[in-house]
Amino acid sequence: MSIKQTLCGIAALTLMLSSGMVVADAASAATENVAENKLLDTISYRGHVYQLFDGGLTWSEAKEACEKLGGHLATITSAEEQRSIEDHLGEPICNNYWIGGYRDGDSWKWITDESFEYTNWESGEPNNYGGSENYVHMFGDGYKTRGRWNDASDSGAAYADSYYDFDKYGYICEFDPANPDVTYTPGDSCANLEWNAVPNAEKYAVCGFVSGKWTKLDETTDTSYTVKNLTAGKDHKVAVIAMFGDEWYDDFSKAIIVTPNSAVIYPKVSNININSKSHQAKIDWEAVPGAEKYGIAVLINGKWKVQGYTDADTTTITTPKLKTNTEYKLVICAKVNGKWETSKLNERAFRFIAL
Ligand SMILES: [Ca+2]
Ligand SMILES: [Ca+2]
Repeated sequence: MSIKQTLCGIAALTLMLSSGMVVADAASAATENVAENKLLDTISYRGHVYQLFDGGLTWSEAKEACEKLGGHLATITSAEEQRSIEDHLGEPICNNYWIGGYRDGDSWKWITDESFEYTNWESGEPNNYGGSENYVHMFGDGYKTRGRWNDASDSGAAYADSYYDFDKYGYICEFDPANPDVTYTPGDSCANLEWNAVPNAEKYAVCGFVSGKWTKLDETTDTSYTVKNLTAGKDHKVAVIAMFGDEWYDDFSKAIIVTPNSAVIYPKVSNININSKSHQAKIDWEAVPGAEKYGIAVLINGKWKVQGYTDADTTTITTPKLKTNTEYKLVICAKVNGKWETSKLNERAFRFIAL
């Protein structure tokens, strides 16, 4: 009795383990399929890219597989779109291809919510055979009319015909054309653009809105670009568009405004007059528009130290007595709108040797 119980216990445990393993295997197989289903063909139509994959996924798995790639199961909303795909279904490896239509109550819908007006059903379809045919696939060659649609259950048609074998259900992913989202960081007279890679984009065009129209500035396969020769501090409208199937997707709705750094306006030294008797230097500079005040700084032991100020109307200063044969490095700064302009001090500094 106790042995029997034990045996039953072992049997039950084995069953649990084996069914658990089956589930785990099925799950990993599905994941592998999602990742590794073989790409059979790639089609382009008006910026849309379609990829045909081979079989073995349910409609739901195929939907997920397309979404993982950044697309969706194909939605066919015109005869032209239908034809562009259908032309590629000759000698198919798969007999059937899932597309993105599904039944919602009494109506059919596309997973993208596009209008389900155009249809291409096979005659007698959709027939909801068996009562659970809620998903749409397209026929390949060799059985029904190529490209025509049929409703089937999530795992395919229930007919006992090898044409409908589950592994002969491929799927078609569609990638809608999309231009990238662009961000930028301002530079001096330039803007450093960056954008996300768009699935299937062959390359990108960086465009500028110049004299009232979009002009292609350059092409790149990278996802960053520096637009140069822009006017400092001014707004510029730029956009990055992508190419699909050798055609530019010329939708500029994602254009952005870039503003390069404002031009640095600083006082330029116009004259240095060194008096060899008094050992003083008289320094003159050009006035800066809007300057409220000027400051004169000297580099001492690697640090800029302000040595004096002048008011807005005074653009000259005479130094105290300087040490002879000594190099001095000076910079003049202007205070504009309540702010001292102190960028790039080293670049704009000037040097002289006191006599
Ligand atoms: Ca479509
Ligand atoms: Ca059917």
